[in-house]
Amino acid sequence: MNTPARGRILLSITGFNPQRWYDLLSKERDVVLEPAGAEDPSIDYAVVWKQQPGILSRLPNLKAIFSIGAGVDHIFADDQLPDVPIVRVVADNLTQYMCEYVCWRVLDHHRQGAYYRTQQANKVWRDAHQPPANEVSVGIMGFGELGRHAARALLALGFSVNGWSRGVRTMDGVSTFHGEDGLTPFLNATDILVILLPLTAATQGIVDHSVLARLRQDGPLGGPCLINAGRGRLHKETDILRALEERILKEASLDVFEREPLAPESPLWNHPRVFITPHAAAVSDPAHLAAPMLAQMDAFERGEPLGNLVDPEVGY
Ligand code: NDP
Ligand code: OXD
Repeated sequence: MNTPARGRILLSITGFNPQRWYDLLSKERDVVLEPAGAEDPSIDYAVVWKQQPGILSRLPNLKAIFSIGAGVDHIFADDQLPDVPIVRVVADNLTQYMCEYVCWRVLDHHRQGAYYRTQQANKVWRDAHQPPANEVSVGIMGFGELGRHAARALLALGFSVNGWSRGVRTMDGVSTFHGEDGLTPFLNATDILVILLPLTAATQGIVDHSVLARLRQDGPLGGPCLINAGRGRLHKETDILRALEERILKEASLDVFEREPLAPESPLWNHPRVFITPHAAAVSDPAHLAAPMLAQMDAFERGEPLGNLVDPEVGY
C-alpha cells in the first residue's frame, strides 16, 4: 500500500529569522519559505507569525494555519484570511516560561525590588516594611491556559489569587470573576494586576486609566502594581504613565507595548517605577514547539481532529 505524501508547509514569518523553524520543520516535511510558495496548490499548511496580509488566501489547497505563538492577533490582523482552522500554541515549555515571568515580576513588586534597586544605587541601608504574601492579592486578567498555570504557582508561593475571564471559570483557592459585571469587584480586590488576555476586538485598550483607578488603593504594598505580559495594545501607555504620576499605580512591569520595539523616546524607558522586557516573557522556542506541531499534522492526516483550535468568532 502506498503511504500518502505528507502535506507541504508554507513558513511565513516576519519580525525574526525563520531559519531555526525552517530547519526543524523540514526534517520531516517539505517546507517552502515565503515569499516562495505564493499561490502554490501543493501547500497544505501555513506556519506563521505576522504573515504578510493576503498571502494565505492565495493558497488554493490550504488546510490549516498554525500560529508560532499562543496569541493569534497577528493572524487576524490579515483581513483576507481563508476559512480554514487556526491552531495556536499550547505547550508546557511556553507555559513554564510565562509562569516564571509572572512569578518573577510578582515577587519583585512584592519584595520591593524597585525600592531596593534605587537604594543600592545610592548606597542606602534601610529596610522596607514587608507584608506577607497571603495579605497580597494578585489578580489575573485572562484566566486561560497561561493565567491558570500562573495562578497555581502564585498560590504555591502563598499569594491570594483572583482570576477574571469572559465565561465562568473556577479553581480551588482562587476567587474568580467574569464578564463586565465581574470586572469592578475583581479590580477592587487586586493589589498586583497581571494581564494575560488575548488581543481581540473586545479587549483592545481595556487596561486604561479607569481600570487602573479601580485597583485596591489601600492594600499592603502601598499602592497597586501592573504586570502586562499579554499584548501591548491591551493597555494605553499614556494612561499607565498618568496613573504612575498620580500614584494610583505604584509600579509597572511591561513586557509588551502598543508599538514594538518600544520607541527610544518613550518616557517608559527611564521611569524609575517601570520595569521593561522586550516581549520576552515566554518566547516560542522551535526546539520545543516544532515537533508537537508536526505531530498535529501527522494526526490530522490520519483523520484525527486538530487540537488547540482558535474560535474565529471571538478571535482567540
Ligand atoms: P487562552 O485563550 O487560554 O486564555 C485567554 C483568557 O482570556 C481566557 O480566560 C478568556 O476567557 C479570557 N478572555 C478573552 N477575552 C476576554 C474578554 N473579552 N473578557 C474577559 N476575559 C477574556 O490564552 P493563553 O492563556 O494561552 O494566552 C493569553 C495571551 O498571552 C495570548 O493571547 C498572548 O497574547 C499572550 N502571550 C504573550 C506572550 C509573551 O511573551 N508576552 C507569550 C505567550 C502568550 P474564557 O476563559 O472565558 O475563554
Ligand atoms: C505568543 C507570544 O503569543 O510570544 O506566544 O507573544
